[in-house]
Amino acid sequence: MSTLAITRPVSASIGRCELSFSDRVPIDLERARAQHGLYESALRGLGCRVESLPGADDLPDAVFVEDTAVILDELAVITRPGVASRRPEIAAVAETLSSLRPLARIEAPATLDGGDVLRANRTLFVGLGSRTNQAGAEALARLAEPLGYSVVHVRVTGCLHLKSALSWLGEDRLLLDREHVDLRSPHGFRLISVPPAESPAANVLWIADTALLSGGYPRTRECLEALGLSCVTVENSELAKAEGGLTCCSLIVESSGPSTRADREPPKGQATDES
Ligand code: CIR
Repeated sequence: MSTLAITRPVSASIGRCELSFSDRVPIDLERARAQHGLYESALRGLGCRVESLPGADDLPDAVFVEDTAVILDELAVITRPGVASRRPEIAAVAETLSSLRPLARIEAPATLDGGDVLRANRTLFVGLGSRTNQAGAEALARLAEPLGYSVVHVRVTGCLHLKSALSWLGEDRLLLDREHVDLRSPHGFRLISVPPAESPAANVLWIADTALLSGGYPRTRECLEALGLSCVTVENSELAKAEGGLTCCSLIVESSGPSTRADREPPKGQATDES
């Protein structure tokens, strides 16, 4: 099994990013790029091969590749993002994914952002909120259910995406911010609440049996470590100002093939650490 992480550079125009729930504050481009570089290093440290797409300085939110596709084992679904400014981002992603998976597309009037789709084993939780509409969630279900996925629609309020407030932590574990996600039934999962006052830490990238989480949320890290989970922390303060979390900055593509464990390299710099 090998893991590819598709990323894209932070655009020079990131300061003009879409914002839905936060006030606009200046983003330090160099710092954002440095933190993104450490994020890519952390992914390599966890055994991923990182492929960075060409930069797109005219597309402010291009770094948030997660929103442009949903990767299933059998298929890559090219999304139709909920805001028009982000739709030109999909072309470069579709081109790269076309060599890795058969492609399917979400078509108008449906909208779907990848950040609203959380895969946990063979369950897809799909958030209905500011970016993904009912037609988008239904279009994804029509593609995924015949492949054996259960699709669960979840109402999201007060945050950008489902994955801003719900993350998979491997096996039957879900990390949840109950304030924003109306998950009425656990659907067979064990629900772990994000500690009070650490709401943004509910966005965790679970990869290589490790929780990659944003720096600055010590109680969440303690909570996950108390569950016996391995944690790696990455600073994400600049892209957080653009309402981006850690899952947003990569598309993870698993494929059968030689193990990439031999490719592991330690995370570089001070902003990451592994326990
Ligand atoms: C947007 O509003 O679309 C971007 N500024 C942030 C997207 C973050 N993506 C994600 O949570 N999956």
